[in-house]
Amino acid sequence: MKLYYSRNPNPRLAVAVARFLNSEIEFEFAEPMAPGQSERYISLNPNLLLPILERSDRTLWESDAIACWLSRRAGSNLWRTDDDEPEMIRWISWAKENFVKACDIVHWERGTKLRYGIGSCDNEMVEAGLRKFHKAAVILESELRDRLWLLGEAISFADFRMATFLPFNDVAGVPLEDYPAIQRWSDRLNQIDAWRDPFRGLDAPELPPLPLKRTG
Ligand SMILES: N[C@@H](CCC(=O)N[C@@H](CS)C(=O)NCC(=O)O)C(=O)O
Repeated sequence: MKLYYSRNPNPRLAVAVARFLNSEIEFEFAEPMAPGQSERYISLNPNLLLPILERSDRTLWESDAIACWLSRRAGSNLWRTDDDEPEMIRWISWAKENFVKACDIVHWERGTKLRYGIGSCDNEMVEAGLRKFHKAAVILESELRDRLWLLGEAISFADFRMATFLPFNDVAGVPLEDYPAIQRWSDRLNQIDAWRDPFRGLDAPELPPLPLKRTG
């Protein structure tokens, strides 16, 4: 079984899950969108996106599905299968429409577009992303104020999913510091080796650098 990944947010999430679970899988750095690469990957994922989990019988794409599979295989409750499962799915679903989406919008403008030469940063989109971020962060803040993790005392995949873009916040710069409970939760995640440094020991070329900001 092989996990194809890059350093971008969703593949990073999948690698972090695999490392957290000590999954016995191979890891392979991939660039499905690089010139000449699509033929190799189109049959694995028609979206030409990462992560991809190649299995002997069939291939899985979408980080959440891969996390579910790896957790089941590891016999872990990272992906809940008990009465907490609906609540976990609620957070995953909400995250992708709200908190993660907001971080994604800002990171896309301030990071990905510039790294890959897709275009310049659209400040109106940044402002819209930041408004969405604050709206979601108020809700998340009140949820995390009195507990360690989204589902209580033990981490679940919902925590990883919610935090997808936080390792990229040096570039995105969403104001986490306005939300102390979210900040504490993020710091707690960063104490987990697999989350803080998922690519340790793997072949994982750095993302293209951001262009230097002109001063003056
Ligand atoms: N919904 C998908 C999104 C996958 C996605 O957007 N992947 C991006 C990175 S965040 C990608 O493959 N970019 C090209 C690359 O990293 O080479 C998931 O959750 O896995």
